[in-house]
Amino acid sequence: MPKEKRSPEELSADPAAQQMLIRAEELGLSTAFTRAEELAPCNIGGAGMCCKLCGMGPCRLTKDGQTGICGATIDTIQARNFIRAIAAGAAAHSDHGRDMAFTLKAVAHGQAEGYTIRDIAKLRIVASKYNIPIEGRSPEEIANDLADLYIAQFGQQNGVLAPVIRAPRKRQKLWQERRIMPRGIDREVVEALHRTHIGDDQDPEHILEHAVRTALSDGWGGSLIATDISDILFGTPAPILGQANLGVLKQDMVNVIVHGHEPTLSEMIVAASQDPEIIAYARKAGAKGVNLSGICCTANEILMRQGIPAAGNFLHQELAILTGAVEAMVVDVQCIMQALVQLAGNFHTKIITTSPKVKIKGALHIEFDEHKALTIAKQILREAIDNFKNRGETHIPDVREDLIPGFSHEYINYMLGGSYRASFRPLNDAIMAGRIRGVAAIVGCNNPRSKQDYLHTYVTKELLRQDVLVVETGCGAIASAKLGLLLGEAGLEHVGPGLREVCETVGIPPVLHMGSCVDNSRILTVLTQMVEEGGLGDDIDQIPAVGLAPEWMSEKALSIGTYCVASGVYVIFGGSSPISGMPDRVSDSDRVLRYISEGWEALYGGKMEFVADPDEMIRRTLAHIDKKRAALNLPAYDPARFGRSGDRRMLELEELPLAERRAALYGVPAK
Ligand code: SF4
Ligand code: MSK
Repeated sequence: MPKEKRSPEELSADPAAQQMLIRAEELGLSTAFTRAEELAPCNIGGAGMCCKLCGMGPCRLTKDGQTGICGATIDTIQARNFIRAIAAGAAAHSDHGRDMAFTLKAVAHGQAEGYTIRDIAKLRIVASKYNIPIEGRSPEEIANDLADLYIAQFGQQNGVLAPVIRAPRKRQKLWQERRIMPRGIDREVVEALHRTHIGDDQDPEHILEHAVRTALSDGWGGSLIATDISDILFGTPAPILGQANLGVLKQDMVNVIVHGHEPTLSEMIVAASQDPEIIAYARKAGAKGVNLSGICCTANEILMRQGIPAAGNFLHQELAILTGAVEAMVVDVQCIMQALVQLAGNFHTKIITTSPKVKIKGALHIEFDEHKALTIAKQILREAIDNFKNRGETHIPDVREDLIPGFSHEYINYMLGGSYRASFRPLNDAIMAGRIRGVAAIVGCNNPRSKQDYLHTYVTKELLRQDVLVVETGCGAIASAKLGLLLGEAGLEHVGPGLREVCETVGIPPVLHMGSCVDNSRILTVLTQMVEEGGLGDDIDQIPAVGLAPEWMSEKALSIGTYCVASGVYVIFGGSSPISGMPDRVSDSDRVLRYISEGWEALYGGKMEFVADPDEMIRRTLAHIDKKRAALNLPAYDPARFGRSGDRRMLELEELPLAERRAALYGVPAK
C-alpha cells in the first residue's frame, strides 16, 4: 500500500511553514519536506552497516557473522562510519574558527576593510587566559598575538590544545589519563581519516576513542576559537529584542536573506544595508530600503548581536524563496541546500554564493574577501536591489514572533550578580535548593523526517513545566523563537513554580538563546563556571544537566554531541541513530550503540543515546537530573515547595495593608 502523504500540519508545527507548504503544492514545486516523503532512507546504510571505504565494496552486511570482503565486522564498520561523520562535523566547525582567526589577524594589521575590534574587554580577558601580555599594549597588538596563538592550534602537532585549559581541572586530568587529550585541530581530523582508510584501525573501541579526541578538538578548540573571535570582533551578545519567522520579510523593501554560518560577511552586509548610499540606491529602485534577515546560524549570529530578524531555521530556507519576496539569498558555508538554485529558478530570487569553499551550479558567485569586505557587501546588496524590479506575485505569511536572544555566558554571569558581583552563585543556589530542578541544553537542527520544530518545542515546553532551565542554540533556538517561547514573561504561566520564581526575580525568559551551533562552546563554558562556583560537584558530569538534539541531522551535531559526552554530559539525540544496527535481524549489531552509552559513561561520565519518542526523551532527562541531584545529596525535587516568591508573591503582598506588607517583607512585627 502506498504511504499516505503527510498534511502540512503533520510536516511542520510552524503555521508560516504550513502556509508555504500549501503554496508549494499549488505551484507544483518540491521541497525537502516532500522529497523526504518520496525518498525512503536505506535501512542498511541508515543502521551504519554499509561500508564503502574501498573499491572492493560497498559491503552491505545483513546477516549474523557476515563480514566485508576485507573481513571488517559490523561494529568496526559502524565505528568507522561514526568517526568519519564526527571528523567532518569537527572540520566544518573548526575551519570556521580558522577563518575567524585569519580575520582577527587581518584586523590587527589594519588590513580588513570595515572591521574593528568591538569588544576590547573580551579580547583582554581571553588573551590573559593564555598569558599574552595586555598591560600597556594596544588592542591590535594583543589581537595579533591572540590570532597567532589561535592559528597555531590548527597546525599544532604535539602537546595539548591551548583552549583546553578552560575546562575544569579534574576533566583535563581525566582526558590526560584516558589519553584522549586533543593535540592539534587539523591533526585529529586527518588522523580520523587515516585510521579509517582500508587496512588501518580495526578495533571499534580504539576508533571511537579517537572519535572523542577529534570531537574535543572541535568543542574545546575550533568552535571555542570561533566564538571567542566573533565576540571580540562583533561584540559579546547581550539581550536584545528581535523577531523570527517569515513574516519579517517586507513587501515594500528589498529583502536580502543571509544564510549559513560565518558572521564575517553577514556583519558587513548589516553595516552596508544601513549605509545612506545603499538606502538611496534602494529608494531609486522603488523600495523603501533593504530589509535584511537570516536563516540558520548566520541568523543567530546577527540576531543576537544586532537584533536583525531571523526569517527561519534550516527547513525555512526553501520556504523563504516560495514567498516570492526575496531578492537575494546570500549563502556562505554549511547547511545550504543545493535545491535552492532550482527552486529559485521559479521566482526572481538570486542565490549568491560567497565562500571560496562553496559553489553551487547556477548560483551567482561573488567571492568574499575580508580585506575588502565592505566593498563586496555593497556589491551584493546592489545585485539584490537591481533585482527588485523583477519581483512577481508574493505570499508573505503574516506570522512572526518577538524574542529576546543574546544570552552569552558573560551576560548570564552579569545578569545573575550585577556588575560588582557577577557570578553563577544564584544559579547554583537555585539548583541546590531545588527551585531549578536542573538544566537542559536543547540544540541542533531541523530534520524533514520528523515534524519541523515539533520535537524541539514539545520537549522544551515539558521540561519548563518540570522546572528545568533551558538553554538553546542553533536551529532549535529559532524553533522556540518562532513558537513564542523566547520572550520574557510571555510563556511563564507554563513554567514550573520554582523556575518561574527565578525568572521573575532575575527578569529572564525561561529559555535562554545562547547563539549559533559553534556557540555550543558557550554551554561548555557555562558548565565549567557552574563547577568552579561550587556546590554542584567538582566536574561537569556531576551537574544535573542534559544535552538534547531532538531534530538533529548534520554531522556537526554528532561532533557536538560527542564533545559534550567527553566533557561529562548525558546527550540525547532524537530521530534515528546513524549506527542503530538491526538487533532484531542481526544479533549484536547494536554493540557500538550500546558502547557509546554504557561504555562511554564508564570512561567519561557522559553518554550518548538516540531516542525517537519525545516523552521518553523527557523521562530520561528528568531521571538523569534527579539521579545527579541525589548523588550530590541535594533535596529531591518537589514542585510544591516553591512558587510563593517572585512577581506572584509581590502581587499578593500588594493586597495587604502596609504594616502587614512590611512585616512580611522585612520581618518587622506588624503593630
Ligand atoms: Fe568492504 Fe572492507 Fe572495502 Fe569496507 S573496507 S568496502 S568492508 S572491503
Ligand atoms: S544551522 S547544523 S541545521 S543547527 Fe547551524 Fe541549524 Fe543544524 Fe545547520
